[in-house]
Amino acid sequence: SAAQAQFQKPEDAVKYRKAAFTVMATHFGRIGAMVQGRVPFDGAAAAANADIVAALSHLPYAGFVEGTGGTEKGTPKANVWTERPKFDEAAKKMQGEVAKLAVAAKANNLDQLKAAFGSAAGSCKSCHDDFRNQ
Ligand code: ASC
Repeated sequence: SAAQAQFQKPEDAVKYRKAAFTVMATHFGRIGAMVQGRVPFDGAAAAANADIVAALSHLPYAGFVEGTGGTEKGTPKANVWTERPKFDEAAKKMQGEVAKLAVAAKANNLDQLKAAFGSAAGSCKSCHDDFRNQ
């Protein structure tokens, strides 16, 4: 599938996964702005943004090729590879939460959006806490 992207060089994999996360964060952030009351609630826009996040959520993981970790802030820790099943579980958790966010967003209800956004954000944070250098 498209999510099984292959890369010529390790740097290409790094670039790819960062690009996917950047686009996800952009669209997730647009929902966050509504949830936090920084922009007016717009159910259709929330749903469109959530669909993008949900689709993109499957892309970054092919880019976590062995040997592309680091020690600098923001880079993946070595346990992405030494504990790959746990990392994959965290990815699956996030993918499930953003899929639920996409469903919730279609209800056109701010409270439902807030609840689903909070759970999805929690799944982002938990993986960052465990697998990303602080
Ligand atoms: C975002 C974003 C993340 C998550 C995380 C949640 O909007 O870019 O990485 O939410 O900050 O705690």
